[in-house]
Amino acid sequence: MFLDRVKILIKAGNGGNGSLSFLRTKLTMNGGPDGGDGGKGGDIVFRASQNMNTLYTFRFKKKFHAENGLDGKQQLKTGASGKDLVIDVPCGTVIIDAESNKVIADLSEDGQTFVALRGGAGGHGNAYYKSSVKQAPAFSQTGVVTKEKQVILELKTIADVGLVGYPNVGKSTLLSVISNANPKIANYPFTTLYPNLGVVEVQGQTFVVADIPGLIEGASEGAGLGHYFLKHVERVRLIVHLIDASEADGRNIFDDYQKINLELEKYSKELAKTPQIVVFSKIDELGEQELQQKIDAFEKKTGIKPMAISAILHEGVEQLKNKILERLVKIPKKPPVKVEKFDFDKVDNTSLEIKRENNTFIVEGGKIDNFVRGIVLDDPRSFAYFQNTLQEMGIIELLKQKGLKNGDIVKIKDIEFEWIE
Ligand SMILES: Nc1nc2c(ncn2[C@@H]2O[C@H](COP(=O)(O)OP(=O)(O)OP(=O)(O)O)[C@@H](O)[C@H]2O)c(=O)[nH]1
Ligand SMILES: [Mg+2]
Repeated sequence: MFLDRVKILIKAGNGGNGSLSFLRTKLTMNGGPDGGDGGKGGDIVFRASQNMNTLYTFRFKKKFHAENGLDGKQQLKTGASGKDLVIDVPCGTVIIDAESNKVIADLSEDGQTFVALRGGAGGHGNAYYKSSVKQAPAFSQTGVVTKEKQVILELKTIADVGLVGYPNVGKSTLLSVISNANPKIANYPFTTLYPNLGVVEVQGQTFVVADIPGLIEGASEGAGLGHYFLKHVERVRLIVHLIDASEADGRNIFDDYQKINLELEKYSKELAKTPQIVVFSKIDELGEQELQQKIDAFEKKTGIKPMAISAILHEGVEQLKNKILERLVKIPKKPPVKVEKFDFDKVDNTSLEIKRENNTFIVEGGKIDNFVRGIVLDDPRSFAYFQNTLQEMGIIELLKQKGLKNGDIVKIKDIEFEWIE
């Protein structure tokens, strides 16, 4: 089964919690704070791999969570960072944010990576909060908890040349002869069920050829395997259109040629405009004279002189490779997929909003999220630190500007307290 579009869930690792600990040895009964910081969570990284050519591996596994950072420990030990999770995808995979439908990455080159989500930061241990005025901070910070996101992976085969034609005309055989690819070949239609790629070397240059499943009349309405796979040749620069010159099974060279072109056009005007090299295949099945007659007749009717090959006898194949290269150098590369520049994994640590409902003031926003992570309300020192920081951040001032007075309630995330001057 070929899979070229799949939705998956990804989540970077949470940050580890900071540790709350005090040094205690035989000699020091009440030593200083020695709680270490939590470790950072692992990132989610996508990596393009030329060893994969479908998204099949994502059929059953759809959840990808990177490792969490570990909690800090006593004796100032920082928790271990979570391991990054590297997700391999085939070259040509486009990553789309499922929420906004924006393309966030286009992984085309082998080995290319993209960090989709960053792991949560670890929380500070209580040792971090030690200062000249606060010798024994009795609180530590929790790690950042990351959110799960949905992304769509879509595979768009990247090839310079697409092999197009009716089923059984010898497309896969040709690919196996001219490239390093090893596609399945058999004497029945629809042997090829998903695109195969091969790298062709000629005159010290290389190009990539894609062999796609055979097309038939009505493919654009879903006949045969449908025109579904044409999206894999949408980005090719040159089409090699194969026609079975032996006209076996009642086929006809003119008819085949026209019908395939019509299907290309129905799929997209752009694809119909892509330059073509027309090739007669299986010429070993014909006598020399018969072949020449067919070539002449074809040229007379269409104005195109087809090339002629026998893939199994390797006849005409070198000429075809040279011709492809000669044409390719003159055709500019198609522009890559447009990747939208927007921060998919944006961490908000600046926004701040104060809402008032009668005598209750609600403080919200990324600016306070970070700092509230460490507060233990029933610990007086922790609470004092909390109030000081609110003062330092200018939040108390803002609250007062909004009318905060003695006895009012302030709500900050899960924390709720009465304001007393
Ligand atoms: N006589 C002859 N037979 C060939 C030649 N090339 C391919 N064939 C045979 O034609 C049959 C179909 O070949 P494939 O390469 O699988 O054809 P395809 O176009 O990829 O077919 P689909 O994947 O079904 O669309 C096989 O039995 C091949 O051995 C050729 O040059 N001469
Ligand atoms: Mg095939």
